[in-house]
Amino acid sequence: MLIKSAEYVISSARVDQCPQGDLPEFAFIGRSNVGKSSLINMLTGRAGLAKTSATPGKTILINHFLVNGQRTTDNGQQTKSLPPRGEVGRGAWYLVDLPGYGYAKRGQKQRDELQRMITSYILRREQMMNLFLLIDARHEPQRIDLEFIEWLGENGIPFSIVFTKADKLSKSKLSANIKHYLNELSKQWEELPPHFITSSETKQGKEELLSYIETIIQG
Ligand SMILES: Nc1nc2c(ncn2[C@@H]2O[C@H](COP(=O)(O)OP(=O)(O)OP(=O)(O)O)[C@@H](O)[C@H]2O)c(=O)[nH]1
Ligand SMILES: [Mg+2]
Repeated sequence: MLIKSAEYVISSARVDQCPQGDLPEFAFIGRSNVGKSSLINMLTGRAGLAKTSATPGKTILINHFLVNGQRTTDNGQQTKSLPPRGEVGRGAWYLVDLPGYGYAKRGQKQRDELQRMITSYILRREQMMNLFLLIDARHEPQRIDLEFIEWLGENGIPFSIVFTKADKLSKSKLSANIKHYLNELSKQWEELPPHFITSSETKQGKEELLSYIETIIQG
């Protein structure tokens, strides 16, 4: 998948305010500051598209970005655009930047509100084809993420795991951490969800994520 263009469309406080229509969409979730907005910018090749910040809690709404993709073959050669879909036309789909969870410095009220926003988006947004759950590759498995993963499983939400900030670790530490994480998950799961190792700095994982998205869109 080659992204030809990407543009900001709308920020919504509620799922019923999100764009109408039937374009497929892919959402990014995870703890505050894990790198969701940075990953969206890396995937689209547009540095300032999603707002990022060194301080946690930057994204507080459901943000839709419209992407125009072009299918690529296995050897990276361009082929024709993805089939037409919905009113926007050829090869269009959305990337969705969600607020992070678990940011302790927010007040309880705002945390509850964000939690409700995220939960109802995930449960009710039918065109959401896959949720990418981001995990900081540097950290030990955290209870808040493991519980969230469990909740996704209980609700039958299609998801995959994206390890972020791979550039911040040595190769050996990185693979040890990932192995440890997957091992922890396999205590919960008979079959592990797909996982990706990424860095928004080095663009590691970009091709893998985009071709995964392409495969899902093609059904
Ligand atoms: N080195 C490195 N830094 C990263 C990477 N991804 C994100 N960051 C940094 O981590 C911080 C948070 O990134 P964001 O993309 O704003 O994180 P977010 O998950 O969208 O955060 P919220 O919107 O607050 O939930 C920023 O300072 C980024 O520059 C990465 O792959 N490598
Ligand atoms: Mg963000």
